[in-house]
Amino acid sequence: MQWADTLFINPGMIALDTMGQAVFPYLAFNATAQFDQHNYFSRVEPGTSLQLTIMNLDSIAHNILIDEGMFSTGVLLPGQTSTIDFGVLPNGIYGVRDSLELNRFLGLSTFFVVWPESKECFYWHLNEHQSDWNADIRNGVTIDTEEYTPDYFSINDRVHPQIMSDTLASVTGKVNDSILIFVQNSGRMAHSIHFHGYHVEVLYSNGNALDIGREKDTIPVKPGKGQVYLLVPFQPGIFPVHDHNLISTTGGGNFPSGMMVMMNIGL
Ligand SMILES: [Cu+2]
Repeated sequence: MQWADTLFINPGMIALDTMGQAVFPYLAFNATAQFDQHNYFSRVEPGTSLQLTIMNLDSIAHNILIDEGMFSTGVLLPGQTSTIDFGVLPNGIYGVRDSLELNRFLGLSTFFVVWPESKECFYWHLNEHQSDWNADIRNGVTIDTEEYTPDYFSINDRVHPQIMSDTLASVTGKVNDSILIFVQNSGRMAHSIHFHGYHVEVLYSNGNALDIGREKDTIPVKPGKGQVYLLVPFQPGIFPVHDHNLISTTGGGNFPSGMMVMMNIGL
């Protein structure tokens, strides 16, 4: 995989399959000019000189911040393009997001990873959605952002069970493999990733350096922050991973939904 040369800001509608389907307005970073609710993310090899072009295909202006504002596109009017030269970046996880929280509520967040390749790499891009806000934001209706009660919780812009068909999220491997899992929290809430069956080692955490080196089965990820886990399975089996904050395993009030993926480990 390579980081897309160009990311397009596309407006569209997200569909989250729970019991029934939730459909509401969304904004996404895509690798083409066609809307896909799945925000594009990728990994690049260390030592790569990175250059990224962002094109605004939305009807309103956007200002995109990378690495919590270390880099910025500046104001991009509809139809405008901006190119950022990063040079060579240290290993890590880099958030890419709209400077305005209202646009982030609409989904406009992603990330890229600078990390050496492993045979098995998986990606969990966490976010929450207060579905009734999205149409209001798009229609210019004022919302009270203090009253945050999200009703959908996504990994890679999908919810359980639709997330199970996402081969970038559903972990597969064998006993004693070195499996890397890259996690970015683009939401407003902290999420505690809880593993059944295994502990993982935290290799990287840009939200809390004290996490690095810890071997745990539950790891909190702060809003806007990223982590890298190493999973070396000691036993075969099929186990779930889910947010330990159980509200995040619901969707539209139904359980199970939300942030839950499966690990399928063979001998
Ligand atoms: Cu559990």
